[in-house]
Amino acid sequence: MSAYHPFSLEDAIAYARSIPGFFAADAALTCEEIGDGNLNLVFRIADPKQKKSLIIKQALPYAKVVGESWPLSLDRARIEREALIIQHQLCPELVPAVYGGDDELAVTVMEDLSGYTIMRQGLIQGSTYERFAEHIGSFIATTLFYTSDLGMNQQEKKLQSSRFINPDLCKITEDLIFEDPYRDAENNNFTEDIREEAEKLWHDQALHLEVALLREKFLTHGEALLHGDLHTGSIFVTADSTKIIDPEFAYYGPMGFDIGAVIANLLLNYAAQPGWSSSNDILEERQAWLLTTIVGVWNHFEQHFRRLWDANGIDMMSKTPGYQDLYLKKVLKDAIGFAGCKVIRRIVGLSHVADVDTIADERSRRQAKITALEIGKQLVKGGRSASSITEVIAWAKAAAAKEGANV
Ligand code: SR1
Ligand code: MG
Repeated sequence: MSAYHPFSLEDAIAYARSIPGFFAADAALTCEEIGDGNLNLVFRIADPKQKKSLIIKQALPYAKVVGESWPLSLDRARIEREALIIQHQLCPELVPAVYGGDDELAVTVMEDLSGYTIMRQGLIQGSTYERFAEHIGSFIATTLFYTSDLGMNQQEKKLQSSRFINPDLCKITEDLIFEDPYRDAENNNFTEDIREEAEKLWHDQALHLEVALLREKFLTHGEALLHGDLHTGSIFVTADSTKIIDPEFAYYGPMGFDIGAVIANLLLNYAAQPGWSSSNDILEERQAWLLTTIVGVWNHFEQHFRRLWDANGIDMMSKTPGYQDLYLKKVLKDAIGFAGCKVIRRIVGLSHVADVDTIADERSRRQAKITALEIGKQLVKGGRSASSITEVIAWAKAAAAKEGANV
């Protein structure tokens, strides 16, 4: 019989005590369940006297956000732990350390990031993070390069990709991002005040064609080990440090998907800012920072990726003049298209973002949704012909100006 059972607070404490060398045997430990995500239990166990703490994350056998009617494989806990270990090895400053774990219990024990803020909350409160673009660009470039055929032994990569077959979590993405928003799906979730806009998505054949092409890439292009769910709720920040968590959607997929996720979440916050900013000056300042950061994310990624390629590329044919430029152009187009899909799903699909949904004023909330949809559609439709990240900035500004004028 399987040892699996969802942990109580006492179970979490007992498990924490079994981690060698962390807590003293006689430590008086406290425990709280702090999980606010869609899928898992998260416990913080602390020894207040010694000021030591750790996190235990446990997968539930179903999607918490929906309930037991949506079963999910517990193997995602192993996948998350193995992805975290690889990402920590590649980017020790940017990923929490893993202290232990158990496949059968579906638990991972890791470094506690108390003192950090969830980036989504920070952005909603109007904070800016000057080193974020550099950090996330370096994380994405390093983790993607060194898990791809460009930067790792190509036979080992094939074996490694077999450890990241993640059908249940990929299916969530395939459905919630690449299908449901484009039909009258049971899981869709949108307010009546945007029904007309949501229904337009169901009938826009030009949009469907681009989404079908992006969906095909997600289904078939095993370029690198992705984080797979790199939204601002998976990123912890301080003024000068960034930590990336939660890679349970990790699998071998197209590189642009991770970059697109970061861009999408910055754009969602951009679209929401009229609902959060208390004056025009503040609005302009915050939106300018968000757009500059989007450009910075791409530029840091690109520069870092090119440096790694030139210095540590293992594939002789990849040194062919012109190939690197074409490769990065493809990644940029993919990133823009995926970003668009990710914006759209957060407005009409199952799982939303607080940036938009918690805006107090109803009119501003609606405006944020319409702006986001406008940006999302433009990115999806324009991604394939885009040649620079600055096109994204122009589209975002145009969508914001259009909706601003309509208010
Ligand atoms: C049913 S899970 C909904 C969403 O939560 C996760 O964070 C992923 O973004 C997923 O699509
Ligand atoms: Mg998550």
